[in-house]
Amino acid sequence: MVNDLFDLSGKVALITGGTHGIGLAIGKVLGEAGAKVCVNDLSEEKLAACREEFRLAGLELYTLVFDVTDEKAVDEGISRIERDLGPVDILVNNAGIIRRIPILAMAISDFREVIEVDLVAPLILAKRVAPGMIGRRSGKIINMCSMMSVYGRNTVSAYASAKGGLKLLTANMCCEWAKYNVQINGIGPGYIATEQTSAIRVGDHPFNDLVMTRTPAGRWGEPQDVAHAALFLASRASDFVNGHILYVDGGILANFGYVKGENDV
Ligand code: NAP
Ligand code: GCO
Repeated sequence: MVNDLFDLSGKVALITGGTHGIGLAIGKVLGEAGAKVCVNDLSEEKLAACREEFRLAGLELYTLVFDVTDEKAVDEGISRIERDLGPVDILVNNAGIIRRIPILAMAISDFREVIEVDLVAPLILAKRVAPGMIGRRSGKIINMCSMMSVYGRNTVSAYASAKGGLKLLTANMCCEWAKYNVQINGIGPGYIATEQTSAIRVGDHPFNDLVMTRTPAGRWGEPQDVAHAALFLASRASDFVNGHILYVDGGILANFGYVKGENDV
């Protein structure tokens, strides 16, 4: 049956940085689809709040504190998941940071920090779980890319460099692991209403106008919009999709620009 394609019963899903925003939405949707969900974060306090959110939604949640850039902590964290829940079937590399700083004003340390979290950490997590997926001839890895995997803009050079690299790292994981029935894809959100974008979204920030005119859908995306794409890529429905970046962007990447006053219809 078609609905069975999206049934994740018995699957173990790890969403990194999943205590709020896009990651939280993904965790809930995968949990509703039957997955045993694990979320990690840097903060036990945020994980406790996340467990309560899941409880109120009638969902179970397993949580772990670890820094995704710390190879030893990642190895120990995955080992605990494997002991308590089973091997990781679905990895969502969601944790991410952004630093909005002009290139000439940016310290190299700022650039390195963004690259470590947004590009190196997804590799650390994937290298830790892929051997088991390869051995079982089954696995799903979803790397959280961005429309900034394709476009740059002023002040986000580190972020765009990381997300652009993650797009091609996703392709390379596909080239090496697809033959073992492991599907590695990315999601490229457009502008989504989360904490990460609150600084450029709230009030009358000029960025709002840019997003409204550049996004054909005429709205900011919601975390739920991204979570639905994650369900597809985590499910059997996407077993022949590999190395692909699924953009969830309201059409912004399809849009060169919008001439105000033109009559569309
Ligand atoms: P967010 O609200 O800032 O959440 C990011 C999460 O990552 C937070 O839970 C954060 O934990 C966690 N995190 C950061 N560094 C970490 C580390 N070293 N170890 C473990 N966890 C860490 O971001 P979001 O908007 O939901 O975005 C989620 C993902 O989607 C990110 O990869 C982002 O780049 C990407 N994305 C977002 C948008 C958008 O418009 N919002 C668009 C395209 C792509 P703490 O809160 O404890 O720091
Ligand atoms: C920015 C935004 C973007 C979004 C997202 C767009 O400052 O331009 O934060 O980078 O987070 O990545 O897809």
